[in-house]
Amino acid sequence: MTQWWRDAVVYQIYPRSFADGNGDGTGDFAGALARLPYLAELGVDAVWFSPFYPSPLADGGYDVADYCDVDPRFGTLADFDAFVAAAAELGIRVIVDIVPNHCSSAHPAFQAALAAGPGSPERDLFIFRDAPNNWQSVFGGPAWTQTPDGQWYLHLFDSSQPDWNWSNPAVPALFEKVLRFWLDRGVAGLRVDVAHGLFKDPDLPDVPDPSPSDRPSPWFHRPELIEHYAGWRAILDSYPEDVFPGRRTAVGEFWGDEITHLEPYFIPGGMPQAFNFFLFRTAWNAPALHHTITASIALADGSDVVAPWVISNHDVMRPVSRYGGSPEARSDAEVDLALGTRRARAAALLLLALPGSAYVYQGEELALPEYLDIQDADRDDPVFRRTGGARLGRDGCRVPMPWSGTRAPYGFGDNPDTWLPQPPNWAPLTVEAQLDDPDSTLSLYRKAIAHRPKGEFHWLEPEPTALAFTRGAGFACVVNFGGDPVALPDHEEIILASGPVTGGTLPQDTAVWLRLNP
Ligand code: TEU
Repeated sequence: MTQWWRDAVVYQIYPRSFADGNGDGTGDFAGALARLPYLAELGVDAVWFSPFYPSPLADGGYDVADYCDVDPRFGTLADFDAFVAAAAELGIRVIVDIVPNHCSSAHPAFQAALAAGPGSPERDLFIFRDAPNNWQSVFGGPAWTQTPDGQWYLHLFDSSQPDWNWSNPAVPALFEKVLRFWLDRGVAGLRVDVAHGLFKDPDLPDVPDPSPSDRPSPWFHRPELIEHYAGWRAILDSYPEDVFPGRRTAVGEFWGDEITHLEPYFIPGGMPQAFNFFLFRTAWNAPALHHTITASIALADGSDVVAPWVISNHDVMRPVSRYGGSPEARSDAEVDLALGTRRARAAALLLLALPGSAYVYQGEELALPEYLDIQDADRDDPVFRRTGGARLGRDGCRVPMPWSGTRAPYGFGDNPDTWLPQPPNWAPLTVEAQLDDPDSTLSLYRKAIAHRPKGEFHWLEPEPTALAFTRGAGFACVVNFGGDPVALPDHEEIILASGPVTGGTLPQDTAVWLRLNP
């Protein structure tokens, strides 16, 4: 079987917020199962579930207390299996999220480490020291917390997320079991959280600039990762490929400040996929995006590692608000929704025309904006708390999905008291409201996924304010960023347009897919 993931469209489900089947205000597998036909009609090849494991949910489930079970709030292992089986019937593969950099402080291994005391083998599964260094948490504040006996433990994220000690062989051994547990249950792949983390410089040196960044450091992008992921690849490749779901894959969440920081991962036999986050880090303008796309394609060239495109996920501001406001916007009033929606629709056609795989985050296909006006008291993200509100955090992109109806909970479930509140003005954005409207963003995504181009990528003559490229012989995508309309190349037909196109020219913030003259 082929490497199905090379050009797959993968839909990210944030389980708390996708669909609530049992009426407790939080999403679950029963809800997701009931929405499988929606995913099949959208045309996605696979779904990736953000964590659903037993967890105190101090970081939305990225604080895992048991890697091999399902939190009762989301269902049971049997519910998970039922989802995988029903998805397989529809040809949809399932990817689970593996969180290897840290666990929850509620994990039995960390509880045992606290109880066993300094110098114990239990403590050596984590990173305990008698004194902290100057490292800072990615979520703000110090990366160390003191225990009652005086020792400190390292946590690159929240204090409820102690980092594993990857130089203790018991840790890789534990995770090998976790990988096999899920692969044996028929999952097609793994999304690997903070894939550039895990190993730390054993000297834990102070650094000149401890502010959070994604550049190579004593805690990120360590050389040990290369051999480590070759080992995980071997595990993936040991599974049979001639039965569904076919070859098994993994996609690493590798953040870098520069594209070059990711180069070491693009080697033969490495982790099969490394997310490319540079598309959504790039401003909405033609030269910047031209540069990002060119550099991204070059990164993967000649390696057997691919870099899926992403414009949205559960960690970043939704595209509508980013493009219609700014990544720093702090209230909904700062966002021009019409502008943001126009651009997000154009970005969707760009995303789905680029060569390779694309990940779509739940609600992106509905053009949901970020919900910035959540009351402070309702916020849940530890980033908000740890920075004293200086960073709003990521709750605004994690609001429960609007499925139908005219007010909260918009068909999310029976319970209007959803774990995060939904905004009052989402009635026009529900699935129900968009499904039969040929001009809706949902219809745009459905048509684009059904008609994704294949073939080699080539840039067309650069226009200063537009991006234009071909895929194979007969297809072109053109996106206009500038104020002046851009002339379209000779074409037989407009396959899809993100907005109105008349008279052979493309208006600002609009994208088209063209069938070119033979
Ligand atoms: O995100 C990783 C993460 O938060 C950082 O890598 C950060 O996004 C980056 O440094 C920005 O420049 C993952 C999950 O996706 C996130 O939801 C979790 O909170 C986090 O790990 C901790 O598990």
